[in-house]
Amino acid sequence: MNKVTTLNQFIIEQQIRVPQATGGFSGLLHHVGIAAKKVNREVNKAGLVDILGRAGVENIQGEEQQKLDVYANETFIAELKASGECCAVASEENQDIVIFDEDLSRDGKYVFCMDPLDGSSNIDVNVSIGTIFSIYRRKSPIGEVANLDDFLQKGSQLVAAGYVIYGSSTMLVYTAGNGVNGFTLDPSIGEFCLSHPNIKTPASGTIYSINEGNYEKFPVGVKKYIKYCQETDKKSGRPYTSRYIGSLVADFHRNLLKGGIFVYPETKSHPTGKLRLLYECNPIAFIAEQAGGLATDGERRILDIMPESIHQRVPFYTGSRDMMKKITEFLQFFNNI
Ligand code: P6P
Repeated sequence: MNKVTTLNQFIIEQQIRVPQATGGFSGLLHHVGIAAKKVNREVNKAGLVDILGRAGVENIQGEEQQKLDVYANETFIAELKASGECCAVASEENQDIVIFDEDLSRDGKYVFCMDPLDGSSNIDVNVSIGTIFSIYRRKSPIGEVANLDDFLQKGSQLVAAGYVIYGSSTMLVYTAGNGVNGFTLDPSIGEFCLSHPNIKTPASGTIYSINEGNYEKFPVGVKKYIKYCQETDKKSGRPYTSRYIGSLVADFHRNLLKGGIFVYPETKSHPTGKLRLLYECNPIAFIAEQAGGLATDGERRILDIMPESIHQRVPFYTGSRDMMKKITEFLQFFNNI
């Protein structure tokens, strides 16, 4: 029988390789796994109980909060607090940072950024959704109350980043800077089990993911790239195919494994794009780069961007290295003429 490595076993194995590790990070990740299993339980039965549909309130983005959004947010916050390793959280669902000002958490070394349930408009049509998170080491002194500066760090300072995809199966994919590993939830034992060790994204691919309904508002370089993808390639026929789910985690995860590019560019109506730097673009970018891909805002490496606010939006281009280089050529040529 093949050896099954659970998420917790993997985390401990990784910890042993870090001489100065105290187990704090391992403890934090363990609680992330617990929260993911709790959210998965509710997502899986969303159609069966009255947890579907509107919670009747709006989040700070002005988006109608689905009840599962609220549940996921509260569940992750509760688990992060219980871990004792996290001193504050920045969440898409909260306007301000959530500070844990208790003895248990004030000594926490880490701060946590998250979109607790991304793609939630897909919940009641049974399309895959996800949790996206990133973890920084705090800058403020241990024992003191965390503050905003703990979060306004470049993505290159991240300790770890990951996502949970609640799809045909539930997976947790994360990196701590030593490659990307995927764990599939085995409901029969209630554990995330290593199913995708050392994920590397193909250098190129045939999938381009973008909401072409916004075509008219795109920069010229993006329009020209879309037309390039749609042209018949004399040698290999129609090499490209358009795939867009409208759920970042689902679109990215497919492209990560198969090769492809995901683009949510700036538009005339949204000059800084739609996706949030801290808890969507940075974590996905960290994973993309660790898997051999690239992630930019069209010009700058995502992980080099200095955040100015916790809900800051940036244009987002990420995926296979060769496809990213090609779209960048289009952007540089056509956007600057
Ligand atoms: P649009 C979901 O609301 C989300 O934040 C991402 O998961 C997804 O990639 C994007 O927005 C979809 O946006 O404008 O294409 O519906």
